[in-house]
Amino acid sequence: MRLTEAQIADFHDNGYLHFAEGVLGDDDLGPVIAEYEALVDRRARRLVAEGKLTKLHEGEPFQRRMTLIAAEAPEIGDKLDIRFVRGRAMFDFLHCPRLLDLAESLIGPELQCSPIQHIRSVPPEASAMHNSRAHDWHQDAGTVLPEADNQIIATMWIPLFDVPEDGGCLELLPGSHKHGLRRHLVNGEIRVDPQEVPALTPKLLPTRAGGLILFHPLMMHRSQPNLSDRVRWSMDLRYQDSAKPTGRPFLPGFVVRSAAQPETVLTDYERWDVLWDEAMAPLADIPYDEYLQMVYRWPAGEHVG
Ligand SMILES: O=C(O)CCC(=O)C(=O)O
Repeated sequence: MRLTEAQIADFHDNGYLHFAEGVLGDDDLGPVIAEYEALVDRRARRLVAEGKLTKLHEGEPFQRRMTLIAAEAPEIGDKLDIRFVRGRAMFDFLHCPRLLDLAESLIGPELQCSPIQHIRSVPPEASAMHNSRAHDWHQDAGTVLPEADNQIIATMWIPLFDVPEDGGCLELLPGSHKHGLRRHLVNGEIRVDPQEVPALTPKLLPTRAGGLILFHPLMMHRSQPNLSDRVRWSMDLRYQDSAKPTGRPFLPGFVVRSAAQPETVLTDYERWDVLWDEAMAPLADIPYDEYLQMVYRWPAGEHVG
């Protein structure tokens, strides 16, 4: 699915495109969901064997099963992000032609997948499970080094299941990409200084499985609390020109499409796994706050916390 000229103009004008449904099919999302279902099942069995969980909750829908397990064993939700799990189905999904066609429409035919790639399992608000949702406004460009400025890095926010308004919905500040990069503060997360948020009208974007939100690196965004009784699963992936820096030089980006040099596309799953192993080894002992400082670009005197 290529973008039309009108959609491209909309993207530049409003800073985002919302496809409420119908971009991805079960054939795209199904293998990723199955991979995570199998992982959660393996973990649940291990927790039962270790005496930390009394019931497997088999037969419950996946999103609900996670919340039931987490009530007893919140660690079920730890380290589920792409960089830790590195599943083969996920690696394949990062090459999904439907995503790459959208990215190519905005960026051109030389595409890399940024290493800033997440899968988030956002629990219901009351859950003790780790909550990885972005609570406060931020711009993706504010979370990378300046080397990555002045290019379109297309963020794609992709729910694995339907996300209604009260289910941990993504919220954007349309037009905020025209206000430049605003000063961010770092305090557990890198977030826009509340005084720097432009007075624009926020927009909630409920999205069904198969839909996605495509947005500009200067778009201010955050997500709303998950008031449902299910885990909100979503991915946020980023695609950009292969020749340009990712803003996280110590993490492995990789080529996913190339018209000029198709042989550079990384199709070797084991190699991807090794690249992450190599990148993560020196980071393993760095506390998260220190890790954030490594990509925080404002002077130390402007930090809070
Ligand atoms: O999914 C969320 O809660 C926030 C996602 C986000 O901040 C992003 O996609 O950059």
